[in-house]
Amino acid sequence: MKLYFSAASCSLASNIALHEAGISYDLTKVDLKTHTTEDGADFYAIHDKGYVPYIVMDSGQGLSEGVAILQYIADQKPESALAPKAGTLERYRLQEWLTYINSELHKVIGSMFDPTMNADTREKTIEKSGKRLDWLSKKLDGKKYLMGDTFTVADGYLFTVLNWCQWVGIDLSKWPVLQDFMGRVGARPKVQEALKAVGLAT
Ligand SMILES: N[C@@H](CCC(=O)N[C@@H](CS)C(=O)NCC(=O)O)C(=O)O
Repeated sequence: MKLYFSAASCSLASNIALHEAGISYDLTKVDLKTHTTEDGADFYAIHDKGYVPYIVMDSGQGLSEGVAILQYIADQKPESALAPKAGTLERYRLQEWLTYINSELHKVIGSMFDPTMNADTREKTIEKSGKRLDWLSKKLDGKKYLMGDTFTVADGYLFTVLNWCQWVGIDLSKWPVLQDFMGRVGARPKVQEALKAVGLAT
């Protein structure tokens, strides 16, 4: 399998899932400003949506959209318990989390990377993010991970998105529960491995 990625972007969740699942993979870095791969190819010619994460399976088929990719990775190694079995209520609970992270956190917090966002919109977006994080903090209080004691692909995705707070003006120290979660996930040996693989840790 090959993963097209950009270090701290949302593709980090796929790196984490691959390391947690113990799947060996090839990595190709994409410059998201120029949409060029590290070997100089036009990324649009490889993946017409032009964004990461994007995987190419050993069969040659491509798969995009982080939420689909994360579940695909988890299902390659069911014994890793990175996702509950398909068809169970627990699997829908995982999808509920993945969808929430994707549409309510990733897209909201990620929008603040846009340097052209005006001050008024930025303020409103910080306020909206704060409400989401208040809710999330209550849900995570007393829990090790989103689904309870078991780490799933949703935790790697949440870790990836909350990691952006430091760069977009959201002070995560307002939510000690979320800070503890970041520490807990960041300390996992496989997460450290993934961070090293993309150059975010030494
Ligand atoms: N719907 C996609 C969105 C992925 C996405 O937002 N990727 C960003 C990085 S976090 C990206 O590659 N942006 C560059 C671009 O859109 O050209 C998903 O959930 O996987």
